Amino acid sequence: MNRYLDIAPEVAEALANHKPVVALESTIISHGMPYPQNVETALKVEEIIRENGAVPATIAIIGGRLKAGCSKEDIEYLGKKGLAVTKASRRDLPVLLARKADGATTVTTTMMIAHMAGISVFATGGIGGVHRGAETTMDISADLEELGQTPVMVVCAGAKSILDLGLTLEYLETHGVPVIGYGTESLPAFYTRESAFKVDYRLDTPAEVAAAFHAQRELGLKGGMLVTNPIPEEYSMDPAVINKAIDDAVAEAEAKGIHGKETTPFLLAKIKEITGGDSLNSNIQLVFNNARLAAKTASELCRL
Ligand code: PSU
Ligand code: MN
Repeated sequence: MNRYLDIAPEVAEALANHKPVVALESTIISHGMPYPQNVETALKVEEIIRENGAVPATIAIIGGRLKAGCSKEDIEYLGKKGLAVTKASRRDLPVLLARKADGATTVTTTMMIAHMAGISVFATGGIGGVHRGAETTMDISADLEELGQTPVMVVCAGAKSILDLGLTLEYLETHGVPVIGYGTESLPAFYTRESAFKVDYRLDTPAEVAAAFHAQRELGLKGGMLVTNPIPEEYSMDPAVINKAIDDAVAEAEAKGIHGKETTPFLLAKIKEITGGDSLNSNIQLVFNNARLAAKTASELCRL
């Protein structure tokens, strides 16, 4: 057992008994939403996972410990501390652990810690990807590398068009990551159900998704799987409104010279500012929707 890892007793018990577990990330708590909506949402997501038959494991780094399963108090702490918690990607782990510091886990580090704990399904909102203009900035999220090497299924609502969706798909193809559309052939773009791009395969039930992931694991393929689940129709946003907000946010980031790990949080905050509460509510609802699918898929996976 990894000496930096703490698996919550309920999570350890479920894993030992082959019961379904769903991992959740914590950057979405500390950096993705304002307090107190972040804490309310994180707790509600855990409740939804339970209602759908699985055990939630919110993942974070607290006091230099890798937590696979956070308590209510941990979630409250991360949500209140907000941006003061380091956004932790793969390269941040060594120093954060040595310093016994806190870290909000991105998709990358949540996949890593989930895998260390033996959890294979993870639900979130959106993933990082190849940024627009990456031909010159080389800004490509470590999330894509992780999907290429860590065998965890990531259930998300696609990727926001702050990214170059076409290049993101190319990158995933190169790294052998299957991109699944849940009930759709079009790659969902987070706030909207469709984009101009196609997923690799459309699968229509949690059992079908679980069967594909099971085959991938049985083959011993090292990477993950990306399951893209469109935002429910009633919460999807007007593409013209959201795309204008995204274009404006990208232009402002460029003008201000925002770069590195600040880029994604800056763009997300800007979009929220421009679109007001609408985008926050959509964001919350799509995470709930992904939590339901992840819990059902994790349950099917346990039957295989
Ligand atoms: N995209 C979103 N919402 C998010 C993130 C990305 O729509 O909350 C967060 C996730 O934690 C993701 C991280 O793993 O940002 C990617 O950051 P970067 O682009 O710096 O790799
Ligand atoms: Mn980046």
